Amino acid sequence: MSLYLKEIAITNPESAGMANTLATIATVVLALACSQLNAQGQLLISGFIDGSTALPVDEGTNLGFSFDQLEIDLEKELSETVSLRADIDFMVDMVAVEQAYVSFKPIKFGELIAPVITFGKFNAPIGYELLDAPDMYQFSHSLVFDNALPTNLTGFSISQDLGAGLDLVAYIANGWYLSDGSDVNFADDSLMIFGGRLGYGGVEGLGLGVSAIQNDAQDMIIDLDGEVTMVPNLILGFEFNTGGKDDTGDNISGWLVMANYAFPSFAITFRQDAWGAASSTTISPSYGIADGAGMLFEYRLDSGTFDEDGVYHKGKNTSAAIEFTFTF
Ligand SMILES: [Ca+2]
Ligand SMILES: [Ca+2]
Repeated sequence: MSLYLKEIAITNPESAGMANTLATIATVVLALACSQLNAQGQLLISGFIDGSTALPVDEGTNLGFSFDQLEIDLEKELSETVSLRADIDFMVDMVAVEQAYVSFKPIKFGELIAPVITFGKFNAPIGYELLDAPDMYQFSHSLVFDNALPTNLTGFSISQDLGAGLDLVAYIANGWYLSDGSDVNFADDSLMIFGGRLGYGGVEGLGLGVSAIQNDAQDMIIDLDGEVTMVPNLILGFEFNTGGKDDTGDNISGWLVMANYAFPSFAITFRQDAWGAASSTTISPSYGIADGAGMLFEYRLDSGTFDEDGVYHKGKNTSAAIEFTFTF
């Protein structure tokens, strides 16, 4: 709990006042919540272990074994309206708080469904792909996920079921974090961001979402995501993202399409994606070893890359990996 409070406090001077206010509120809320931790409800523990082997398919890659992550997720309902969740990531040389938040679900008033208010650090509600290995169809993330999307946000969010298959989540947060823990160079000296996602699930087998994030420098990223599951055993996914900037300040867009087909004893996933001039093609067969245990193989061809400064570099490279994931 204390780790994400520290992160909120470390921010730029312009948003320091807001951050301190948020941290103070969080301290009070969490102190109240944690004081009852053993008094009500049940503490639920779940998580996963994820390890992989890199295969030497390219001149630049070697055979290598890797323990990628042990994640422990803690959940507790303190009352009918207050719940806590924390996702703790244990890696070889570091421990990170992926999520730590408290949610408030106001009591219903007749037919009125009140919004859910969340405060803390939480997975960003944007895009098609999810962060953790058990929620992925491949070993690697797409270029859109790695380059264009926040992974986690620290701030407030409010979510509301609008009826007719529509749901809305809106948030204010102080910057964002990539999956490697670094923050995004979204706009110079401007870390406070606003965003939201309008989702639609009113037709069986179809899910759509449109997301936007804007900061006070008036940069806006728009992201469309969708999934079609109308054909038995076939999952189709897509995403389009625009509004990012390259190293020269020009607009940069990205997209992905993905298909996963489940055969009786295994599944196979194909993904094609692009971010500006860079692209990747991924083929990934997977196999369920047992309930909660799976292995997959991934072969990936990348064409072009963007470095940390947003500079494009030509060149192709291939990679391959075998991954084992166990959930509990
Ligand atoms: Ca997680
Ligand atoms: Ca994680």
